[in-house]
Amino acid sequence: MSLNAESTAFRSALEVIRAVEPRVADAIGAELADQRESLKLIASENYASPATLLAMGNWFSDKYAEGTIGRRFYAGCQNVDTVEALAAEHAKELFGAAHAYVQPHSGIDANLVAFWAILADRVESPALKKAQVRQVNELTEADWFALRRELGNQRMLGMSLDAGGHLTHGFRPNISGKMFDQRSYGTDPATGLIDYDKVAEAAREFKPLILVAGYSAYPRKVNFRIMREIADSVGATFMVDMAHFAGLVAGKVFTGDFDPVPHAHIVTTTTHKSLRGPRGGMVLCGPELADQVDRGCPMVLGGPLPHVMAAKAVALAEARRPDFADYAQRIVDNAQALADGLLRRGAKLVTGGTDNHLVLIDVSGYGLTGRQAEQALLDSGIVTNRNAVPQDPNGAWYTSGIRIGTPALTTRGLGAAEMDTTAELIHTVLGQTTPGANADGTPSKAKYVLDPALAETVSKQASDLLSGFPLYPAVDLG
Ligand code: DSN
Repeated sequence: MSLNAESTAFRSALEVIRAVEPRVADAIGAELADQRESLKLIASENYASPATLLAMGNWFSDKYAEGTIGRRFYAGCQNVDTVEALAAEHAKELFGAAHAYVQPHSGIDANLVAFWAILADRVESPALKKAQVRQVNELTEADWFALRRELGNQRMLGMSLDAGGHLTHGFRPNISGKMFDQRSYGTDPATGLIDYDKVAEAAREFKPLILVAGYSAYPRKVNFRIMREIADSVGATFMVDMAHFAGLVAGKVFTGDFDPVPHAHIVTTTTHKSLRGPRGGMVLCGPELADQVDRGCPMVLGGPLPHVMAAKAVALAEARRPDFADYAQRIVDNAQALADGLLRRGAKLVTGGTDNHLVLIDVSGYGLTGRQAEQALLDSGIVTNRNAVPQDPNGAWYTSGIRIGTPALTTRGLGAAEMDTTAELIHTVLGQTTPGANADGTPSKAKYVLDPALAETVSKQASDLLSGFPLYPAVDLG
């Protein structure tokens, strides 16, 4: 029997790798087997297409390409130019953006590029102009110290981590919280929702240079039109980090006030979450910020990853196909079915539900910490991650929440009925897990008690559920 192209490609690649370091080939094969077997509910993960994965495994990896198309610091970049231009073109078309910068290696990198572009655009400083490459020799020592003082005193207002914001939106342990004089907005304690009046009040008091919207654990839509009005009212640059929901924007599930691209001055994203591309980042902006954004490498980033830009071009071309819109809608339908299934069984959800791709379970309702719940679910073949809930008494390490998301399972083809079964499995495990104790008898935030027989039964049920929805059905590693 002749093998299909995907099986031939991956089998051949593993054979070549195995001849050099068989343990790496084995680990790659084992990773596919593990992913096939587990119920992946990590809201920020997905399964990229074979074409996207294969675009990364080649000699583009060997090429240096610092700079941008037409302004490289290295010769011989003509083929990198081709894939970078294709990725940027697809991104601009897909999101309706004037400019796309596709070099960032991750979401954090994309945010750093955006921060720098905003600072360079907004900080009124003759020294800053001189500090650009061509005039750098004109900088005096006094200019230099003045510049560093000006850059160091800028303000950022972003969503707090425990309300669902991202650590790069000004969380103090992160570089963003150290670079900027920062303040956070949270959510309404009663509803768990963003209170736009409170955001406006904080903006009026704090007068940030940058207002950041976007989240990694907020299960609702954000009205970017209102956020832009708030930014404009205080003269702030409005930045949106759409890393989590870029696929929902691409698939036109989030439109109008909920599409960040027409409302923000600058938008950052990752490409591997709901967008289903390779692991990487991207920045979208208008012409005003384009020049500064394009300085991302080598200003902030190490050399671009041409093999990943090639894969971004492939994945973005896939996201422009009509079936991607159907996929994006099914992500949200599935998240709502999962939330409904959990609520019906008595789970406590932050904001009482979802209107995006993720659900945040407050596991204090089961008497557990997030850490205990995450491990008990993992023992049962269900992969999730613990996450803080608003005003979390257990902090960011142990947490009181479990974040679950549907982009990956939706890629496998699971639908509403399977989401209900998934809710049942999650509820069964959490309902049967109890907190454990330390050796000295004090309550532990990490230890837990779960009958191994129950964990095994649930693992088997999860694996049975997945057996009807094979992962990478065209890939047979033999
Ligand atoms: N680590 C990503 C997530 O899981 O949401 C965000 O950086």
